[in-house]
Amino acid sequence: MAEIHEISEFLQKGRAKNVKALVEEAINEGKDPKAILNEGLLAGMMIIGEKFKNNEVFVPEVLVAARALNAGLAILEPKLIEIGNEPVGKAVIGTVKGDLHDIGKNLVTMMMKGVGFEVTDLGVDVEPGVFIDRAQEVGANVICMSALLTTTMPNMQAVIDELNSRGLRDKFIVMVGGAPVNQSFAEQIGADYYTPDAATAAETAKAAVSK
Ligand code: B1M
Repeated sequence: MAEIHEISEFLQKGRAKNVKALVEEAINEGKDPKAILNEGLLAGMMIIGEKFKNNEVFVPEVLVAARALNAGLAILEPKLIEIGNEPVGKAVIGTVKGDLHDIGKNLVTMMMKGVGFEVTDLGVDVEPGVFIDRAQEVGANVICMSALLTTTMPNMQAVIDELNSRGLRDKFIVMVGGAPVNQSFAEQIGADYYTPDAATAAETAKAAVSK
């Protein structure tokens, strides 16, 4: 019999095959898909997020846990759709134009999925208008931008300028991050939130959409 806490434990160890098998087993045994999600997959990812924030685990551990989360989610998603489980919010995320760094952006994506967001990943080198067009298309309430280069940080401003010129600024929560970004830069360009790491980004986004 599949125990839901085992899903969380295997996820934390990055054991994607075990997570996938246990999720399948739990579904076949008729366990509540929401419990599998919240007490199994998301609970495990929250623990990893917290440990990552406290420097108890590092990027490789988070990436393998994220892979295990994805493996479990792929099996669970059709069931969640069937029962009409609503995400806590919808976000689009990308690395800004001119910037090809995606490791931090991928971590933020996983942590946001880990707290229950539906996340559309726009990839790297994303044109300002694409953030906005895609956010509108998917009905996102959060736009997340990552930048790793001092030369590409101004492209975060370009997205906010375009939101303003399209009269859409108040429709989205705008979050920024990445190694060279800080609170004062975020305030200067008019972003809503700067967060220093992926776990804090996910917690902040969840709190922001529930306001
Ligand atoms: Co590049 N690179 N790189 N690089 N690279 C840096 C960033 C650099 C600091 C290295 C250095 O010179 N010491 C430097 C930038 C200097 C600057 O601008 N001041 C640099 C440079 C110059 C370049 C090139 C220009 C090099 C060249 O070609 N001459 C070039 C640029 C290419 C381009 O983007 N157009 C380049 C290329 C590359 C690689 C392709 C080789 C590779 C990227 C591979 C990839 O991403 N798939 C690479 C890498 C790996 C790095 C370093 C070594 C590591 C970056 C990383 O992934 N860190 C980096 C040096 C370093 O940091 N030690 C460097 C780990 C990651 C988890 O951290 O992304 O900061 P980070 O994410 C953190 C937080 O910032 C936060 O969450 C994460 C942690 O929880 N976060 C957010 C990130 N996004 C967030 C969004 C949020 C909230 C939090 O809200 C939305």
